[in-house]
Amino acid sequence: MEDLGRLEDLPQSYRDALSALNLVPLWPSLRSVLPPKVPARKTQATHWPYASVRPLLMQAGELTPMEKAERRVLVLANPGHGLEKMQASAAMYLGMQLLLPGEWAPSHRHTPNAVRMVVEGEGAWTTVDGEKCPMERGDLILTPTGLWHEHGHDGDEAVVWLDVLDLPLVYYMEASYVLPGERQATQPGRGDRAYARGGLLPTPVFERSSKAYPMLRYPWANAREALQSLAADRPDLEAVQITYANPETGEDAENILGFCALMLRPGQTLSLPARSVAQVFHVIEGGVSLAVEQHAFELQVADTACTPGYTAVVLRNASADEAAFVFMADEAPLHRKLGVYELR
Ligand code: GTQ
Repeated sequence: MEDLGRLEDLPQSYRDALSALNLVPLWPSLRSVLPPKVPARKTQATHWPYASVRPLLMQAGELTPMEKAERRVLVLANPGHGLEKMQASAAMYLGMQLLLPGEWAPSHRHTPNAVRMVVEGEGAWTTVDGEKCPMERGDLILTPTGLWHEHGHDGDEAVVWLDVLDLPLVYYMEASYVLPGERQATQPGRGDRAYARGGLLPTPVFERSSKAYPMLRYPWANAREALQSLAADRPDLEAVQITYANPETGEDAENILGFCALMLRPGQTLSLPARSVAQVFHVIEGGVSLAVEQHAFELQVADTACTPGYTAVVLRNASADEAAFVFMADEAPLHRKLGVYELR
């Protein structure tokens, strides 16, 4: 690599003259913003074991009432970005949210897109754009950009879910803000029922337009069945994976982050190729070992991990007789739209 001039090579008087005019010479910094062949990544492979997170989240339930929190969340922050940045990767934010029986997280809407993956507990619901979505373990619930959403709880045990937002990206764009709202009136219509069968679409005859986000809740029972059917139909298939899609357009469920579920057959080892995107792995069922760079994480049920982009990942289900199920989030829709998506 050629030897570029350093800042110290320039006379101080020249450097001062540049600074006074808000000017910066590129060449001393060129290689840090355009490193050869592989980007610099702050995102570090990180594992958040649920067994360690859970007691601290329950403690937050005792320490901080909902009125003082709006959303009671412990953020899964990547140390490579600095914990105070509250980022899992360049574009992804992860949080574990706790709602106790009888609590209500008030209605608001914001520019970042969010999804929730339900981790434990029964009886909670999220109302999105007037649609009341029950929250059961493994369900994926969308709260896309600009849609009103609030969380409530009619059950009798703590409910926890994983929030995945594109907050770091939208904040970086200086486009992140929230509007507070009123308790929503619930409207009839459930996207998870209307679109419960793949390939069979509700066909409006008298309505003018359909919703931009027609399906807001993806029940785990359906996703699990889809994975098992796919595995049974295609014994040769290496990666038994489904993508959470908008059933009207076939596009990704949201605009910026992508969401998938993966089934690892008993004893299966799956090598995922290096791609440009950072990824999040969250175990819904079973146990999975995840090898990335020099790390080896043993993921138990409800554990979450993230990996940087441009890095291959090896997943293994060590169980001889039980399948493992993993929820994945990544930055692929963003990278594809921007034209920077790569498979190495
Ligand atoms: O539940 O609406 O983890 O607005 C961060 C911001 C959750 C939510 C988060 C939010 C929410």
